[in-house]
Formats: sequence, C-alpha cells, structure tokens
Amino acid sequence: MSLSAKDKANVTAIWSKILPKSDDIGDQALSRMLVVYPQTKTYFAHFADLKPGSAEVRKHGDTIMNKIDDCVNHMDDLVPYLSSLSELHATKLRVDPANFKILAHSLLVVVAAYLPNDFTPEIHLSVDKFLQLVALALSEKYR
Ligand code: HNI
Repeated sequence: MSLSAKDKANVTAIWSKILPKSDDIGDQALSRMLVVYPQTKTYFAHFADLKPGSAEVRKHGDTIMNKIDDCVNHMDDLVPYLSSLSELHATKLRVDPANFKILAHSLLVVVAAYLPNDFTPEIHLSVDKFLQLVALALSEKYR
C-alpha cells in the first residue's frame, strides 16, 4: 500500500484543520483508546491518573499528535523517519503493535466527530491509509 498524490494532498488538507484542535483531538483519541480497549492501560500503569482528560493523558495525547504532525511532513520516508521510535516501542516500551491500529482507529473516530463537514469519505480513506502506514512503520523494528 502506498499513498497517491491525491492521498497526500487530502492528508495535508485535513491536517491543517486538525492542527488548531490538536490538543483536544489528541486527548480524546488517547482517552477513547484507554476506555474502549482497557488492556491498553497496562502500558501506562506508571501514570498517576489514567482517566479521560487527565493532565498526563492530555500531555501524552499532545506528544503523539506532534509526532503524527511530523509524519505528515515525512509521508515519503515514514519507515526511516520512525525507525528509532519503532525501536523504542518494540524494545523498551514493549507495546504490542496491534495497538498502533487501535490508536489509529480511535483517532479516526475523533477526527470524524470534530470535523464532520471536512471528513468526507474520500478524506477518510486517505487518512486511514496514512495512519495505517504510520502504524506499519512503527512496527518495523519488531522481530
Ligand atoms: Ni507511543 C511514548 C508516539 C502509539 C505507548 N509514543 C511515545 C512517544 C512518542 C510516541 C513520540 C515519546 C517517545 C520518547 O519519549 O522519546 N505512540 C506514538 C505514536 C503512536 C503511538 C505516533 C501511534 C500512532 N504508544 C502507542 C500505543 C501505545 C503506546 C498504541 C500503547 C497502547 N508510547 C507508549 C508509552 C510511552 C510512549 C507507554 C511512554 C510514555 C511515558 O511518558 O512514559
């Protein structure tokens, strides 16, 4: 799977609308993952407060959104760009890579809810492809 020129344009376009709401969208996406897939909480056992919208969840949601924002600027070289982050998740954090798809899905749901008019079926398809490629690149160092 690869992104067409149109996919890239779609992702760039919707991301410019996501950015101003990035803090809230990141918080909601991470919070949603933790609530709907409670097994994901195990990785964040060291957080003092895992409730939706807690200061730590918001902060980590922001960290993830900033990284995905950088990925929008690295759509042609996601694998090398995410190599060290993949290594971190594989070896130190030991996150099951199935969870990357779960988080991508949560993010998709939240973006759809925040930007109902902009999130057309065509944009949905392109963003889904992009997030799956991010998840794939993050899975690269697992073996
Ligand atoms: Ni993830 C830390 C990005 C999915 C569990 N994660 C990070 C950091 C970034 C990041 C950036 C900070 C790294 C550093 O300190 O150098 N994570 C991403 C991205 C995705 C993702 C872009 C997917 C799109 N991470 C996940 C998932 C889980 C996850 C799905 C678990 C379910 N990540 C973690 C944990 C940490 C982490 C745990 C350490 C958090 C901390 O602050 O201790």
